[in-house]
Amino acid sequence: MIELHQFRPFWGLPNASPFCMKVETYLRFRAIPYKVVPSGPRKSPTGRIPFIVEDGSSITDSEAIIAHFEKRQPMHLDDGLSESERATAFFVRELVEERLYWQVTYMRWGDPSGWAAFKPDLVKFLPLGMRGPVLFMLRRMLLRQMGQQGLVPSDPQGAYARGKNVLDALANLLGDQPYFLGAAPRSLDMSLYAFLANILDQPHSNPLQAHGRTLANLVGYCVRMKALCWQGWPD
Ligand SMILES: N[C@@H](CCC(=O)N[C@@H](CS)C(=O)NCC(=O)O)C(=O)O
Repeated sequence: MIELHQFRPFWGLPNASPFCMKVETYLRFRAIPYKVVPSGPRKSPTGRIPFIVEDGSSITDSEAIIAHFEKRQPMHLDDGLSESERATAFFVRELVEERLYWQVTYMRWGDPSGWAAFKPDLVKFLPLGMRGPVLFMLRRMLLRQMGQQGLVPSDPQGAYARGKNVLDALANLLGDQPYFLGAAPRSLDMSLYAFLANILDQPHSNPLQAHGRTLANLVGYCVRMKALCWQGWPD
């Protein structure tokens, strides 16, 4: 049985880590049996989650994990895409995973009202040893990393403007297609859905979520991907 090492579900989301949710979305889409092992970055060989363990070997990085399982499939998710579509998928994924990762982080750790909602629930979720000074230092490190990109607690509107641009571009890219590269879901969708769901479906609102929820095609896309990959969840 494949072990998927990741955070436990949080706030009604399958995973508060978009990278973990991306891999699990893929495994569910492919109906590959797996067992979740609740974990955290400190237990990962690279200090990042998710990672999988199969037959005693571990693989880290969401993209590498998906590539590992895709190799075994008779038909690949990205079969039939042109070179130009593959290039688009590459750039879009890279940008979303970089830019929206920090938006999701900012929503919870940087935005003062996001942190006020997130902290009490996070504390319940964390092991005892991580609740005091360790959490304080972790947040300080994240605030420093966000600050280097201009995402500062004193300016949520400015910080979210960078995420709103990405959501607008994604809405324009999707247009009226069911999936980002046309009629069929591709590997890109596993990533984009996980990031969009973490913004649109989290229980506490913020200006980025409010903006995303006005983009009807992105909302419809999340509903479609949820029905495709997460029917019956939690199960
Ligand atoms: N490129 C990696 C990124 C994974 C990642 O950044 N995971 C976060 C959780 S969302 C993490 O483990 N962060 C811990 C850290 O950076 O110390 C992937 O695609 O799996």
